[in-house]
Order: sequence, then structure tokens, then C-alpha cells
Amino acid sequence: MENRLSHRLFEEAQKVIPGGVNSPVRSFRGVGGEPPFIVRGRGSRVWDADNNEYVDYLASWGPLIMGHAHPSVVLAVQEAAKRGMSFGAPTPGEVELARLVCEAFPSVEMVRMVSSGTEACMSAIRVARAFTGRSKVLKFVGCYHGHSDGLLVKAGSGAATLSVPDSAGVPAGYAAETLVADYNDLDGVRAQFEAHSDEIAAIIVEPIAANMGVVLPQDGFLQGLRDITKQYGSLLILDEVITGFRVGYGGAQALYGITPDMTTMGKIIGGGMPIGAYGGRADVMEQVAPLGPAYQAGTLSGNPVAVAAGIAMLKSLQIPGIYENLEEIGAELETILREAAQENERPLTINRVGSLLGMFFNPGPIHSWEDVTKSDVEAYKSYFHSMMDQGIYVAPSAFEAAFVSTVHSPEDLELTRVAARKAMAR
Ligand code: KE4
Repeated sequence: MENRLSHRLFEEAQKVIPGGVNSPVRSFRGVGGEPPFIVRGRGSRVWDADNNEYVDYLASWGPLIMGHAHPSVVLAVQEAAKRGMSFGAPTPGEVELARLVCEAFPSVEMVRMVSSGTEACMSAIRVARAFTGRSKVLKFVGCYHGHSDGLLVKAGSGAATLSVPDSAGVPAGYAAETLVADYNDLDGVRAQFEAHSDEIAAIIVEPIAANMGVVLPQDGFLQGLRDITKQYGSLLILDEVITGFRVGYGGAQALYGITPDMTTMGKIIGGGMPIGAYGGRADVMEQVAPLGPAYQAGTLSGNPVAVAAGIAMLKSLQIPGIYENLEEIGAELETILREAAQENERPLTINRVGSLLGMFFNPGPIHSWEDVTKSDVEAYKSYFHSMMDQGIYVAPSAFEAAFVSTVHSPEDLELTRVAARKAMAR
């Protein structure tokens, strides 16, 4: 691949942006090499500064479930922008987006818009602490809930990719308020609650863990968390920043039949624009200022242009058959990867729910971070670079996910099949 212009841009970027990127996992430090600078996307494809074309399975880390520059989303943004970019005042669109979210997620009786998944998770934790009067939270090793101080403990995603699961700069006192357990380990959760019973405000969990590759909840795990939090008077927060509107219109909580006290969202609900959201039981959300004592604010929260994109995205996802289509495409990608591995006698584990797929060079099964760490990261790096060289853009990290969209075509999948067979050859 020609990368002259991207290389020059990366050189320039590193002079003025830490690591040359505005989010660490984009830096390719997890896989080696330099990132292409992307200049445009359309449908399932993106193009870089050197005009290399890629079939894109990154989907901006999840938001673009309908592909790049989806016409209805772009039109909504254009129309909204013409009416003004931001007012710092309530707007009709915010009410419509909030209503769409509450209708899709019955457990969400009220919802507050913010500008990122990090803000959503940080705010939800604060509200849970306000509601319960307790200070500790429990998270799971390898799960990632954004970069707020207390949640950068044994974190996944870029923190795991760059081996900083416990970030520098987080005071020990903050980290001490965060308890951890292993994903799918209910005994470990019970032990933490027995040791800290009336101190734990909430459990925050990815209902499908997608920041250590993709790790599925084992039968009974999520219900077990629901039972334990009820038993101890703690709240259950489902972090659906990735899974919300991804694995179904009602998210993972609908798929697994779990009713949390709070839910955090992001990515898809912004249609590619910066939106996060947190919501849940009315009695819990009544803690949020100006109604209650838990303060949270944001200049661009509920920004009308971003909200217009989110509304267009969610309305597009209401089209009958969308999720069945995503399941078919996701299943086809899984088959392609399994066949490529079998042909090359490579140990491969794939964990997939609909259009959300994780792959590990590892015989499996993979149910926790500990299992994930037994995967062959070097094999993933070489797979990654071969796929990129063949024009297939997958996550530049062994600890992330692949996302298919409604617009990945049979041609895209055929190109992927050819590339994967070569990328998995030793
Ligand atoms: P943001 O602040 O990045 O919008 O959302 C944080 C977040 C919260 N919860 C979950 C389950 C998430 O996956 C994320 C962010 N996801 C990562 C990729 N897995 C963002 C990519 C990046 O950091 O650049």
C-alpha cells in the first residue's frame, strides 16, 4: 500500500498531537506500523490520503451500523446545521431523541444526553453514588467504560492494548473505590459483596464485553448480577455504549431479558456524531440536577446537529428486517474467518452476537480476560497487517471488535474471504 501522504500527515500530527492521534488505540501502537489517515467514507468503504480503498469493519469503533455517510443521516445533519449549530437551550430534537431511547429501552424511564460514552458512564456512577449514598463501584477486568478516573482500573480497549489498564494519574484513593471481579465469575462478585456489602453503590458491566475482544456473558451471569445487586441494595448499570442498538433495537438487555437500574449509551445513538446518554429508573434519575443533588452538565449536551444525526440513525434502524440482515452478514463473516483458519490449521475462537464479532488466535473457549491473555497477539498483528495490505480494515488491536453494517455487500465479503485465507496462511 502506498502511504506517502499518510506518513507525512503522521509526521506532522505527532508534532502537535500526543502520539499523532486523538485517541490512543488509533495510533497502531497495538499492532505496529503507522495509521493511514482516512479522508472519506461511503457505505462499507473508506479511503485514505493516498487513495487506498478499504472494506471497513472498524465502523468508527461501532457507531456506523448503517455504513459511512448514510444519506438520511447526512441530510439530517445538513438541515440541522442550516438552522444553527448550537443554542445552549433546550431544543425539540432532544425531546424526540430521548423519547426514541426510552421507547426502545423500557428500563429507561428518563435519559440525559451527554457528549461521549465516557461522560455517560462517569455520570451514571455519580448518580448511583448519590442515590445509594455509597461510594464503591464494582467493574470487571477487561471491561472498558471510558476514561474517567475511577473506571480506569483493570480497563480494556486501548488501556489494555497499550498495557495501561491502570492509568497513571489516577489517585490511589479514587482507584480504591473501584472493586474488580472477573467477567463471568459470580463467585468473585459475591465475595466482593460479602466483604463490602453496604459500601457498593453499583455494578457497572458490559452485558456483552467488547473491549477485550468480544466475550459473551455465560448463562446466568447477568441474571446473577441482577439478583446480587437487588439483594445488597446496589444498582445494576448496563454499559450499552457498544451493544445499544447494535445487537438489537432494544440492546443486550432485551436480548438477555435483564432489567437494569441504569443504562449507558453512546456510539450508534449519535449516528457518528458525539453523543452519549445515561438513563434508567425515574426515581434514580431524579437525583440528577436540576431535579436533584447530583450535578452533571455539558455545553454541547444534546447538541441539535448531533441529535439530528441520532434521530435519523434510530429511525433508520426501525426498518423491519434490519437486524435479521445484520445477523446474516455477521454470520457470513464468521464463516469466512472460521474457514480461513481451518484451511490454515490455525486455532481460532470467534465470539459473535449479530453484527458484533470478536476473534482470537486461541483454541478457546474464552470467557474472561484471563482466557483472552492466552491468545496469540503476535498472530493477530500479522493477520491485521496482511488484511490491511489487502484492503480490509479491521481493528488495530487484538482487544477490540469487528463490526458489520447493513451495507456490507456480497462483494465486500468475497474480498474479505480471499484476504482472510491469505492473512491466516503462515
Ligand atoms: P467514548 O468516551 O469513547 O465515547 O465511550 C467510552 C466507552 C464506554 N463504554 C464502552 C463499552 C465502550 O466501548 C466505550 C468506548 N469504546 C472504545 C472502543 N472499544 C472507543 C475507541 C477509542 O477509545 O478510541
